[in-house]
Amino acid sequence: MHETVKTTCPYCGVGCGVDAHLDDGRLVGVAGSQDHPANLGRLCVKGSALHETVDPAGRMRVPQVDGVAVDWDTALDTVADGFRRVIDEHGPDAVAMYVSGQLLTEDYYVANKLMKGFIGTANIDTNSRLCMASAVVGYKRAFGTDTVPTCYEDIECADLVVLVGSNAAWTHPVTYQRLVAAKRARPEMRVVVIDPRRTATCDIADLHLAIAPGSDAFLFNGLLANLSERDAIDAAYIEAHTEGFDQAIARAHREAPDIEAVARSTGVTVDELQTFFDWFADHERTVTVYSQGVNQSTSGSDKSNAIINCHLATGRIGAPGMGPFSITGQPNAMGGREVGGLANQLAAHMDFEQPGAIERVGRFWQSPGMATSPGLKATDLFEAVESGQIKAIWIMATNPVVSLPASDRVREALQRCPLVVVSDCMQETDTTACADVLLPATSWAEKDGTVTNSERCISRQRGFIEPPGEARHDWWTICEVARRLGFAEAFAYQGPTEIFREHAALSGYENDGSRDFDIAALAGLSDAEYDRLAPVRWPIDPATGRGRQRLFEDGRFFTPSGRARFVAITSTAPASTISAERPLVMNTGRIRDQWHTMTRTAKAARLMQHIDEPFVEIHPDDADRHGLAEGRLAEVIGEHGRYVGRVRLTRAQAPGALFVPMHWNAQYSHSARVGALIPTHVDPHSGQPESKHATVAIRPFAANWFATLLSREPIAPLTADYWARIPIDGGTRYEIAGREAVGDWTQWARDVIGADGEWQTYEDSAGPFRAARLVDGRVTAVLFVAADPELPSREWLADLIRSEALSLTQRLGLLAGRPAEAMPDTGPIVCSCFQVGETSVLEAIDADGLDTPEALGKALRCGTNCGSCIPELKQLIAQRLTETST
Ligand SMILES: Nc1nc2c(c(=O)[nH]1)N[C@H]1C(S)=C(S)[C@@H](COP(=O)(O)OP(=O)(O)OC[C@H]3O[C@@H](n4cnc5c(=O)[nH]c(N)nc54)[C@H](O)[C@@H]3O)O[C@H]1N2
Ligand SMILES: Nc1nc2c(c(=O)[nH]1)N[C@H]1C(S)=C(S)[C@@H](COP(=O)(O)OP(=O)(O)OC[C@H]3O[C@@H](n4cnc5c(=O)[nH]c(N)nc54)[C@H](O)[C@@H]3O)O[C@H]1N2
Ligand code: SF4
Ligand SMILES: [Mo]
Repeated sequence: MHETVKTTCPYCGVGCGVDAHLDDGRLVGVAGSQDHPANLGRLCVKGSALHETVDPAGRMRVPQVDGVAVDWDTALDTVADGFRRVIDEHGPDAVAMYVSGQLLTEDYYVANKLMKGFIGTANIDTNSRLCMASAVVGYKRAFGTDTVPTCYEDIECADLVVLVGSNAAWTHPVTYQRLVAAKRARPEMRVVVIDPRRTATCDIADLHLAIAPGSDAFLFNGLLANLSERDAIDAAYIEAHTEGFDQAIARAHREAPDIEAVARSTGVTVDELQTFFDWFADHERTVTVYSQGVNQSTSGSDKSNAIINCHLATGRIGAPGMGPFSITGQPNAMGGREVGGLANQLAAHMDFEQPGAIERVGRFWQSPGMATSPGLKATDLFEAVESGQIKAIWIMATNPVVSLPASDRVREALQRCPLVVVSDCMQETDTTACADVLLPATSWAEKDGTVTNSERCISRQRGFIEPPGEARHDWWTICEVARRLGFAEAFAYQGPTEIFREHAALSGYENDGSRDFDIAALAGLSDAEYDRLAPVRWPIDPATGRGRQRLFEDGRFFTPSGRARFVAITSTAPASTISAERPLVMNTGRIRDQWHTMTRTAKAARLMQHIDEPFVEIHPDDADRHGLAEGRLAEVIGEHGRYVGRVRLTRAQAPGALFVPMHWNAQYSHSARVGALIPTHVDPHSGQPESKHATVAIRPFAANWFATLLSREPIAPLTADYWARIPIDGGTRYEIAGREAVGDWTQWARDVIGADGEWQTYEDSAGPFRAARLVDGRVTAVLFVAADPELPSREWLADLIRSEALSLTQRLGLLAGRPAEAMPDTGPIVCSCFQVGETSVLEAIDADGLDTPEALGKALRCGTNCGSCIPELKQLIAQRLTETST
């Protein structure tokens, strides 16, 4: 039986509506929902692969205590008893939760209620601390509330879109594609990208300002000073609706007395600055979109306000096509902010500092004892675990051993902590490895609830497949622990609907227009109405039940005076400075096809083919200086940790700076947890770590040999000096390297792969060593070793292990060490949607003269689905054109 369920994508904050196609209850495909306001039918490559990631492989299936499978009662009793004992002996501040913007609002709401309202501690923080905390401070300082004033349509109808520290082409692909389409329709629209790297997002940029890392506040202070000098400010708006302009402008003038000063502090030429300033002055409809290049900084809050200042000074807020737009990363980063997931927030956009707020929330919850002051922020919280002040911690839907700065210390702190509880949907992660109690969680497609996207749109995620094993919903787990702690009555929910209604009611409780977040209109939803809930943007009008596209249309803000506040900004440089010992700046971030710590996206072999190993991007001049070459391995050394990855040479990197992906971890590589190299420097207002800026040294990884190993069965554990595990169709590929010569390769191969089966080994001039292991005539593993990384076509090797029986040509190939017949080598996959490799693209450019992405798309289909690879297609075309012209 065919059926379509409408749900929401669990990855990024774009929050796309997904039509899940079921066949006899099995998820067989996904498509973008035509009627969802976030995506209007589109999906990016990660969203399009959702059905490939829901198979139960790797899922956590049963609760475990000290590594032993137990029933749920035992596990929940262990958690509740452990928490109770610590609270009785050391007080409520000795326990903590660390949760996530990937929880559903209903899960998040009960976690926050349990900690702040019933256990009585605010020691609950979230990975949003690493993500949105500075944006929250920026909005609250300016507007009095954490309000995103804009919506996606504003990006489409703007005349100038400024993207600051956002690689939206890869990280918010559907929103970016909407921008691409808008610019195609109105070519006069201007796009400016502000990023130290030239990213895929620059593909449509009319101007790219490759600013010095961390210098955004200098730039926007410079812009503010420049706007005022040329009288491009809106004095009437400033007068009627804002306060603090004089101080802010005086500070900006002092920091940026002239454009040359801005050029010096940002490293951008005067001409480029002039163009940017002119465009900003000339375009009333301007949206500034900002993300982690702004937030993940020791001056992230100030960078946010430096941007917002420019919008207030020009009155560009609260109308179509304009506004400062902090675009959120996680699917429910916004929902988390709404329920008060951060340690310094209360629920429903209230906080500890507001007079009467603690009592109000306490009254509503009938709390036996509210937390009375903010709790520890993520990095402080883990330091308190390290120092023993926190003795029990419950981590849910986040992988801090990978994603926090100083992540080796985080791991050690967890190993020492007396009680570590981890709720995850996957069994093996770097964090589950540190747990005393493991609680299996349901995942996307299994759970029901709501999420809020970047434009305040609340959408339903719907459950439609059975969870594997004994996995349970996070809200249920939290309520069961609450019940065992003696709070049964306050946590007696029968399902997410009941939780949602309470959350909605709290948003309207004693609100009377004093708080921005108001969805009280939804507090009376029946179960059936909740099931049918259509996407809606908050705040919701209680009279009509309709949502709002944008806020502050009337120029009234939620500050005591009702005026928006300018913040006077003194720009500061990043905390780590380069030295002889660590002469390079390391920037970190995302790649197109992976999600965070890869627990879900790496399951789709298709998503591993774009970039399959940890890497480090470096400018060719730096590579020469440090003795590095493309495709070789490099070791990046930070103050407290090291990282090993493949060298990728690119002029998109500025000299002096490296880019390393945030994704790889101990499940996928030997030494590629980049968090270990990032010091714990945080923004003084938001506590957000400076994940975009660490100083490091780089050197070649001195490999004596390189190997590629493909196996039908996973091989564990690998003990080589370097390895990367790459899930492929039909098995796993490992790229391996060692520092020391291996004396007996036959023995090595048997030790690593397994001694049984029939072994065929070859040692001749084609390479130092190759071997195949056959069981019942089928190749189950192949190993190729060489002195350099130039190993045979991985496609050919993958074919060998996928074959039922070896053909003569395959046997001959094995003997020869290379395919016996010419074998198409696709190269790295450029278009993940249609599996089009670099080699095919280059051939089509060279042989068929196809020199536009459209022509390539017609011939090969690449770039015709989600469009995320179009920047790469353009790059390959440009590369071929310059190569043939020189
Ligand atoms: N494919 C994919 N998409 C994702 C995610 C994912 O894991 N994978 N994660 C989601 C999440 S949670 C988030 S938060 C978002 C993040 O989305 P983005 O913020 O767009 O992603 P990042 O790659 O972290 O960083 C963005 C850019 O900031 C630049 N940058 C570094 N330092 C500076 C600086 O000092 N100034 C400026 N102006 N720029 C700087 C980097 O070079 C980088 O290109 O992505 C979301 N979308
Ligand atoms: N160096 C560096 N570090 C960074 C960043 C960076 O740019 N550079 N970015 C930071 C940012 S913006 C973010 S958002 C973080 C993200 O970092 P994390 O939150 O640590 O990364 P994820 O891989 O998303 O972790 C989510 C975990 O929850 C599990 N999970 C998924 N769904 C569910 C569920 O429904 N219930 C439960 N219980 N578990 C579930 C997944 O299997 C996974 O283990 O990383 C931060 N760290
Ligand atoms: S853009 Fe974001 S929400 Fe939309 S399909 Fe892609 S990952 Fe999912
Ligand atoms: Mo994030």
